[in-house]
Amino acid sequence: MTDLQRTLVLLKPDAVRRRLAGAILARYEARGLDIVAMEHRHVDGAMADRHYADHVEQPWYPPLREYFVSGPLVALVLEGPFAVDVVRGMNGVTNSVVAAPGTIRGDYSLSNRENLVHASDSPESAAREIALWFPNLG
Ligand code: FUP
Repeated sequence: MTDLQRTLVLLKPDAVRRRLAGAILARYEARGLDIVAMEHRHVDGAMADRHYADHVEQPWYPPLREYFVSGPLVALVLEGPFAVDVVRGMNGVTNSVVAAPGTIRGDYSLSNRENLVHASDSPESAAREIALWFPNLG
């Protein structure tokens, strides 16, 4: 039994557009997480639907989908102790308006949609999302 985990992180199109990808990535690295895969990628709506399979029926999904495909993003897999919860804590809560200062969303965003980052919310989600984004990762 090990507490070493992997998690799927997306630096979403607003992060790339605002040239914050490097600053955000530096935080994860400084915390002690390892980058085990990373890809710059502009995805289409079908990929958005697969990634957000749990949300496609939500009334707020169409504008989320439009934003998600609006430009390139950076997909990565981070590895470290308790990586799933550690990264969620670093990102802050979904609505950046109430995200704590010191979190990525709390420091760089004021939006409930354009909130810069995605991270898997459980080890089960991480397994699904890593297989979706990096099918060749061993
Ligand atoms: P999170 O896990 O923090 O990324 O948040 P969710 O999985 O609940 O939601 C996924 C994305 O949908 C969020 F990053 C932002 C977007 N969203 C909205 O656009 N409107 C909402 O009311 C809730 C979420």
